[in-house]
Amino acid sequence: MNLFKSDYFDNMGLADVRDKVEAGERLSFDDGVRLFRCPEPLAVGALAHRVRTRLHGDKAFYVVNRHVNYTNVCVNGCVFCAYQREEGQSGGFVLTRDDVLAKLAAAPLPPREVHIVGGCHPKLGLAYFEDILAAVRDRYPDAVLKCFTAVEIAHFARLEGVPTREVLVRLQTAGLGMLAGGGAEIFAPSVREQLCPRKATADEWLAIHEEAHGLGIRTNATMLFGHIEAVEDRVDHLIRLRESQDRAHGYTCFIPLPFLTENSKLRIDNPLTGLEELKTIAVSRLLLDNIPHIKAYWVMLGVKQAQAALKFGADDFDGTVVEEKIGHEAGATSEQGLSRSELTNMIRGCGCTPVERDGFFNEV
Ligand code: V47
Ligand code: SF4
Repeated sequence: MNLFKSDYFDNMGLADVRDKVEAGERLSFDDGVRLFRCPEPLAVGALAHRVRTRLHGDKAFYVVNRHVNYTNVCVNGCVFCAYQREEGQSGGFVLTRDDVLAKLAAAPLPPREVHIVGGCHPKLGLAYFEDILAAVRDRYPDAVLKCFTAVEIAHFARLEGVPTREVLVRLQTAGLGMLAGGGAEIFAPSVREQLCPRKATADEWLAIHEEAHGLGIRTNATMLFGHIEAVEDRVDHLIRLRESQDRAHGYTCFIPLPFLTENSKLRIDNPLTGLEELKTIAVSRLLLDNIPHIKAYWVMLGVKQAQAALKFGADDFDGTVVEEKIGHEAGATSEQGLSRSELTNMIRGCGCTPVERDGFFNEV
């Protein structure tokens, strides 16, 4: 039976959305809310899988990468964050350049993508980051350095008393290839005010990404969901990103991050269900018609849920990672890292074809 020609979507009240998806037309805010409210996640997933298949066939991308967190000391104190420590608090750390190099050298495979992010430390100046980037670029000239979130860029600019554009140019000169997508959380001011009042605002986050795109620095984008936000806030977040991409064209991959609840100051009554996670990934694929890739980030989702996500609109399985702190401090039960063969077997196991990529999503 061809689901798309049957009355399945009519019965779900989604016939008009199905028609738009089939015609490749842009979905509206209202369509997004209706997709979230649809009681049948499989219907939303089928629409997203249609789009994902049109874009990428049965390919699922993965990358040999290495995550490094240079510090967990952070002045922002976001209520959902289990990773952050105050300066001087036990468990706080700051890596040296040589620590970073040693972590990269100890990775089982030389990384094609190096993901370096950390807390907003009150004292680490731009010279520290330029030094690390230059050393990593010299050691791994073929790797894409995907480093820092827009929140960190805003913080460096404030500390140094210089414009964010200058920060980006200096880091680009030192080797920065891409910005990581973190720090976006939920853009709606009423939610952001409760979650993370001290970090960069939504407008600042978007402006820094667009500034990066203007300099030829591509970026990723995230959304942290499943806490205090309403589905309208998720749709608003996705549409603001879509509008930003219409202006600046530099987002490569979107990463929906389910809120992990352990060791967090934020207490919630209704934790996410697995199906709600999958539906959110699917709606992301459907609304973000101008961002090529949707990541099933196995660290936060868990590997089995990440596999399911490949059938709900996601096309990227992220990578080997090696060491991960932000999700694991918050209760992630996934491994610290996966080998190349574990990644490819998991991708094949759900009927997709594994395709190794570099940090820019070029196939290798
Ligand atoms: O910005 C913090 C989130 C992000 C929790 O760009 C939490 O390719 C869930 O952005 N539960 C950092 N999430 C991770 C991130 C990322 C990861 C992988 C790839 C890329 C990329 C980006 O983690 C933070 C925040 O939104 N986070 N605490 C938590 N308790
Ligand atoms: Fe700091 Fe990032 Fe944690 Fe917020 S989420 S407290 S900015 S490390």
